[in-house]
Amino acid sequence: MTEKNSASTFDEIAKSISDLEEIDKIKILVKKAVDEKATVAEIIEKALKKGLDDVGSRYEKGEYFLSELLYAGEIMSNLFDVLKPHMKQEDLEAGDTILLGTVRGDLHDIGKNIFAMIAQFSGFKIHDLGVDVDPKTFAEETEKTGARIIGMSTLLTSTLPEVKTVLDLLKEAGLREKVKVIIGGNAVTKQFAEEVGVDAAALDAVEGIEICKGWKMK
Ligand code: B1M
Repeated sequence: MTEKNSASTFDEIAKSISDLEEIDKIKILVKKAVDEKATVAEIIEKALKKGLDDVGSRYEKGEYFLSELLYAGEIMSNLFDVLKPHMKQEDLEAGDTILLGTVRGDLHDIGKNIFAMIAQFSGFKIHDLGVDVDPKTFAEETEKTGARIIGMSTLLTSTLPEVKTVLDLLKEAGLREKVKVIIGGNAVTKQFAEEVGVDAAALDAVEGIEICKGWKMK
């Protein structure tokens, strides 16, 4: 299959997500993209994320409501089940542990779960704290698990300050120098990352994993 075919399948998937079509129909399109030899990362970035961004824009315009956002979340978890078996496990020895969570006040977990899925397939161990994570939990679990990388996801601009709270608690506990901190999610910018003092910000999951791989600490 040609690149052109994949590109049009990506557009079809994005449109069907944006239009909130039936999950079974979208699954068939995703399987088609897999058959066209698109990688899981390409399908996520060029089709799924594009469709969800559209859902977000339609929500902003008042065309969609909360129930539609919820349905978009349901579509995504179904599509992960289709994609997981097609992820290529990298032949790596067990890597560092990444302590991962969505910050306090934020319930979005689709991007976090994509990051976790790709990280696991890249040889990292993931300790997932879930969503709406209390800042104290990040610090406590860092000590308990010995994680060398902390990953925070934040999609709401209102929850961005939670990143600083976590950093402050890590400093108080004497842990900040022992870990690398990476953030990602719709609300995150490289500028914010620099200002708040994390080690890195990733604009997509693949970039995030590449950054973590560069930190592989023995
Ligand atoms: Co909400 N929501 N939502 N939502 N939602 C957004 C984020 C929004 C941008 C929509 C919009 O208005 N355009 C807007 C935020 C505006 C803002 O703050 N600037 C918004 C809002 C307002 C809200 C509510 C407040 C709505 C309400 O209640 N009135 C509410 C908040 C609830 C809360 O969290 N307290 C709310 C609720 C929800 C649902 C729960 C219904 C649902 C989430 C379901 C779920 O996650 N299980 C939902 C959804 C689906 C969305 C949109 C449509 C899609 C989010 C998504 O999953 N994107 C979203 C619009 C948008 O994002 N354009 C929107 C796809 C995902 C793959 O992208 O998470 O960015 P993302 O992850 C990417 C990268 O950012 C990166 O990798 C991923 C893949 O490349 N990445 C990392 C993410 N985390 C990373 C961590 C890393 C590295 C990379 O290292 C650790």
